[in-house]
Amino acid sequence: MSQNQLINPESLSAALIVVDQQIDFQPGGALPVTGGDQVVEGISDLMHKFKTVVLSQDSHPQGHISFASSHKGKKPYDILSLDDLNDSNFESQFSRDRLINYLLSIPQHKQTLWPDHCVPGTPGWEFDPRLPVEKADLILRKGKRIDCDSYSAFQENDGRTTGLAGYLKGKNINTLYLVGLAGDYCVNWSAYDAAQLGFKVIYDYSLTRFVDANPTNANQIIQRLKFSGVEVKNTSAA
Ligand code: VGL
Ligand code: ZN
Repeated sequence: MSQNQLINPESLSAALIVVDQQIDFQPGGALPVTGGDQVVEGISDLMHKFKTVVLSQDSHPQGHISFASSHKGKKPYDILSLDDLNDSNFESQFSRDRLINYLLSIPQHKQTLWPDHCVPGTPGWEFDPRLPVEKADLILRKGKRIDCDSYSAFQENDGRTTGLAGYLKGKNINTLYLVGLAGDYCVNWSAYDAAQLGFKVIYDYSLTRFVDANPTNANQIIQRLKFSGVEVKNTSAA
């Protein structure tokens, strides 16, 4: 199925949202997503077609709360949860009160801890150089608060808005086409939030890749998106 049957990129009421297509999420980067580089060409083609294009750019200060290196004894891909605060050996760059407030404010009260990634000024923070970034109407930097992560381009993990929905609604955009990285984190949460905010959302499964590509995980995420009103399309399928 071609994407033209799904959405008209020429439409003024549609926008392409390219999520976090950055070097650190591609093979060889700090938080590599298998196959993350394979989507760049397809995304570049779409950036030339859509009238409105938004790029999101994961942007964390050094010492960010989502970095495993900010918490003693934690490794990348460990989970930080309220249980850690009962452990007398646990130490963190962040105060106990701040961690409690933060964990209580996020989904499931759990934060996955990541390798240091997407620090502004580092090579891994940059977009893939093959992307025609000059086509972007807006580059939205997210995850900049040192004590809050932001997977979604629409709201930070504690629910604070990024302003993106207001920007799009102000342009009378009601249809969003989502691609980029990672399919199970930032594209997933962006698609979910966009649907909750009343946009018609298309999530292009063929132009994303997963941190956890295990089919059980992938199916669960796709199913949740579908039940939330997101149209999940595989444009590479016949
Ligand atoms: C992302 C993990 C941490 C993403 C960003 O862009 O999906 N994942 N930060
Ligand atoms: Zn991040």
